[in-house]
Amino acid sequence: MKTLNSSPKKDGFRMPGEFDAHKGVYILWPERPDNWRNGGKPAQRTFVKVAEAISQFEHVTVGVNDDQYENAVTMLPDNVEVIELSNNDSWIRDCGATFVKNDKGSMRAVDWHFNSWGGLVDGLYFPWDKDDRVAQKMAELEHVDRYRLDDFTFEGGSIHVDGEGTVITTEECLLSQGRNPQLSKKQIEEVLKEYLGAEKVIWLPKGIYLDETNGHVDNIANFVSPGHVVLAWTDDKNDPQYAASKADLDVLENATDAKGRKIKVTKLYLPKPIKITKEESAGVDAVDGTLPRKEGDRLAASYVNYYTANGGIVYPLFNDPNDKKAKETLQKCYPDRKIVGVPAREILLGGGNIHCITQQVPEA
Ligand code: KQY
Repeated sequence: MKTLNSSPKKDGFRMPGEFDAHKGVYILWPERPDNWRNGGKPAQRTFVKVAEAISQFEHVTVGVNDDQYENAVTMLPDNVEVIELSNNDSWIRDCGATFVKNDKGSMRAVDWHFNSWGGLVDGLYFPWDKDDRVAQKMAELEHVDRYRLDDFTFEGGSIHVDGEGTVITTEECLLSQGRNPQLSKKQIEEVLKEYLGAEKVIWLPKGIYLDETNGHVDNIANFVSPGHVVLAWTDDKNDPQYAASKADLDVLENATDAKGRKIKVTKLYLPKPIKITKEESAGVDAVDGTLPRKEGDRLAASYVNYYTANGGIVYPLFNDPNDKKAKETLQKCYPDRKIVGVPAREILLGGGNIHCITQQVPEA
């Protein structure tokens, strides 16, 4: 694997939309007891369900720290590939490689600097050195060259692309003090265009209320296809989420994409607010430097945090009446894909959801 000094845009590479064909998907195995309750066991069972659900659509590779290798092999089904891949925690959407491809069918990886969602300013755990090496290892595993950005801190969950030149992101996240405070909004936009192979960035003001990632876009909005976005929504004007979703809707409804198209917005209704129980909180180890999980804290639950697979959508269930409504909305958005729900409270308790624990490798 070579490390390239150029950029994807200069070399004719771009990140395809997640709705384009995949070669497969990577997941990392959860275990750290200061993020996952009860030693990670309930989360591991949920990750198995997610891997099983996605494996009906495409190849799944699960990366595991050595101490959990045998347990993961035992728990995961045979059609899921298990490899040793050291990590600090299991959020491969954020620490993993972003794959870009060109029109000739070649693929490369972008390896962003990762600092645990805010480093020493408001990061979620320390250290993050193993996470920051995951993208390089994925490039090795996929036998592709990589671009490495030592000076640009970024997570894959903070953007979505339409594959036709448009990026969506949030100001709340990418302008946060813990990532690239030395860069202006315009400079950040230039880096995104250069390394995602894009022409236009649409900045949504906010993410999901109290999202510990500083409002990643992958929890609030996603491209169904070029020119069509789903947006997490509530009609409850007393919920602080309303103002955030409305601000994003206003931007989307007034925006045009890189091809000059108006954007169609589909509202994906949120579940009712979900809070951490006493028992859940008690199951998480308290560690200085790791975000605590306190009883009564509201979680950033959203159906938008789904994974788009080859021929399928794998979305989170929250045991809420809107689980069914979300399925109906997603089926209308994706008439040719099978919509599969996975009970996902255990992933939510760790601070993210199904999209955050996956990273697709495009079909080159
Ligand atoms: O939302 C994501 N993309 C990741 C969430 C990370 C939470 C870490 N505790």
